[in-house]
Amino acid sequence: MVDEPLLDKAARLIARLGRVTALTGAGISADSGVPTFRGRDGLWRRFKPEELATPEAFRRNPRLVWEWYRWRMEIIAKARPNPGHYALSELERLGLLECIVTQNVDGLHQKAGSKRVVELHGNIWRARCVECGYRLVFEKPPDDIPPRCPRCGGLMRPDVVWFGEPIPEDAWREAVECTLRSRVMLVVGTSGVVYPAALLPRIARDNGTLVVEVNVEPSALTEEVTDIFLQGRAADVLPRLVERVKKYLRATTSS
Ligand code: BV8
Ligand code: ZN
Repeated sequence: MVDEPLLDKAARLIARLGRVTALTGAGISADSGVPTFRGRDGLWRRFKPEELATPEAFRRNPRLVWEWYRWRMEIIAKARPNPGHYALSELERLGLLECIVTQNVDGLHQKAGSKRVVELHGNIWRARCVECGYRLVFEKPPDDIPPRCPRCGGLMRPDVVWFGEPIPEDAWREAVECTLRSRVMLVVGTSGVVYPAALLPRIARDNGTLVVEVNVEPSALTEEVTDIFLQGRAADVLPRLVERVKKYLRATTSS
């Protein structure tokens, strides 16, 4: 279970410093039933994301890649935000969290009421035509796959960032801006192995930003980047952290 004094120290600093930017990964959605990529319940263990989430895999076998995405869409369609997502949207309402930069494509931060969300890797509900660029948003998982473009009949692909593909310009710029503005970076549920997302906590640290990490186990960031490591499930730790922050906020405003 998470270390109380450490949780208290993190809460005091967040209440005092404010200007929080959160970087989230698959771990924050694990408690919503969305499997992580590399954890124990990793996605489709027989496939590695690096094998399926690539333009080559899509060119070679668009149907297989769509089967994987449709399977994930079905899981995500049933998923609800968990207390970890809600804690971050409350921190935003308190005026302490300015931005969530997420590697997740499940849209659960927005569903939990977070307003400022930068989706580094796109969104699983969006698709775009490989021929004419036509974009659409799926309300539910597509029946026939691979889906065809309603405008030109071309092949549609998930509008997500695959391995070997660049992060969309505007998303990356906004993510770096938030990182450079932040006084605290709250890193939640990421293994810290995927780049360039994993650069953001390093940029934060080099910029004098306090790095607080929440994870069930140490990540590739914990040793060399993290200042305060809160070990535990995001759905348990984040609500307790925000409750503690509110206590410190009341203390400062009443004094
Ligand atoms: C690019 C979107 C270049 C689609 C994803 C060698 C060295 C360094 C880099 C590279 C390299 N070889 C290749 C690269 C580059 C590559 C990369 O980083 N590879 C890694 C694997 C080494 N990166 C790229 O290709 C990027 N693009 O570099 O382009 C370029 C530049 C210009 C012009 C042309 C090209 C693109 C990367 C984006 C790939 N897309 N997904 C989809 O989702 O289907 S990445 C995929 O991994 C997911 O998006 C996921 O978000 C992301 C990162 O994973 P995590 O979110 O961290 O999740 P993970 O499962 O790994 O970890 C979960 C964590 O949660 C664990 O730590 C666990 O302990 C914790 N946890 C579990 N339960 C809980 C919990 N924590 C708290 N509470 C819990 N309950
Ligand atoms: Zn088209």
